[in-house]
Amino acid sequence: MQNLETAPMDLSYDYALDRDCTTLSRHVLQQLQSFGSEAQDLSAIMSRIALAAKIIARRLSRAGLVEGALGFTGDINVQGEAVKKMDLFANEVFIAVFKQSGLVCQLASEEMEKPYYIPENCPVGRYTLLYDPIDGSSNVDINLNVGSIFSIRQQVGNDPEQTGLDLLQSGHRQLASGYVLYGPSTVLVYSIGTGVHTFTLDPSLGEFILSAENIQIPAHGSVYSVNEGNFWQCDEAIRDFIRYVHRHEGYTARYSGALVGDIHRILLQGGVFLYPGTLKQPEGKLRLLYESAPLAFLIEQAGGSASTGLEPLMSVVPTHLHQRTPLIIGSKDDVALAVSFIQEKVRMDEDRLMVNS
Ligand code: AHM
Ligand code: MG
Repeated sequence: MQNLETAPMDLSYDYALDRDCTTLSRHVLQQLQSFGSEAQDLSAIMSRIALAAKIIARRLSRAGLVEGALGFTGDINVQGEAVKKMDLFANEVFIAVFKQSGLVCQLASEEMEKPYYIPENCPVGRYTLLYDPIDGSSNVDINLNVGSIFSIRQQVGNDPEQTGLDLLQSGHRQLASGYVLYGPSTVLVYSIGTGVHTFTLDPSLGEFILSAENIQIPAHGSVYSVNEGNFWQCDEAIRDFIRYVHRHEGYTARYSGALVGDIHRILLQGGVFLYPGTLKQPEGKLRLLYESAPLAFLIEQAGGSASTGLEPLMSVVPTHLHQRTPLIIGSKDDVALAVSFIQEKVRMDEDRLMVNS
């Protein structure tokens, strides 16, 4: 005979079981409320990204023990930056999981000068993956958090010349984006245009399991995240913003050297991340197509905003694959405050020009 006192236990058991079964691929189908071919494709792409993340997480978790996992390769990438062995490994992992998948026509990443084409996947209508395989590479050798960033777009045409020109479109053309944070646990955060959702890798299952749904970024937070070592080479407007937060109560600085970790903190707790243009890098450091735009898409889905300081980040149409943009991203109110310093400076410059003309 059933003991009624056990009934609530049974409910929580059902809940835990249901939660454990909410894998990424199932979640994508639920979000799109469809079992059509597009939904199936996007679900399959997300599963492949999850597989890449698991392979990368496995190598990172044992990096100090594995031959050839840490340190530099000795090469310089297309950005002029020294390539780490982990950058190269992670880049190849993404290629390997999408080869022969029938899903993605081209992959473009920070580590490759030109997109990597998979012609057999390229009839019109397939997809493109843009990604930063290891974001925050300088953290790898010291065992601090790093990430991967991804963006999924519809392939436009067949691009037989393999120019990659069809990638040069604004952030609004993204179908989905997200990141993986390799921290104390491995967390995958994604948006397919229906809010922002978090999955945590359960090592005992080897699966990403839903851990939070429909995350909303607070409208304001205390964190400001910027490399203040660049103060000397920042524009006066950015310096004014930094002076402002130094002189007002209620702000705290957090900067990890890995964008994904800093953005994850801000997504959950609010605040603003800035990588502005500098004297040495007038366009800033971060790349539009596989760093800034995917994060802007995601943060806007969570109710936040992203700007270059002069225009919404999502509106920027790049002229080349590895284009950089200044980035101000995070809570709506905090982004608006930082941007107001830049726009005030623009107004003052215009007034000065008027007076002098
Ligand atoms: P990476 O993708 O080559 O690692 O470069 C991007 C990283 C970001 O994760 C981080 O926000 C930024 O570079 C840090 O740069 P800096 O050391 O100039 O502050
Ligand atoms: Mg990067």
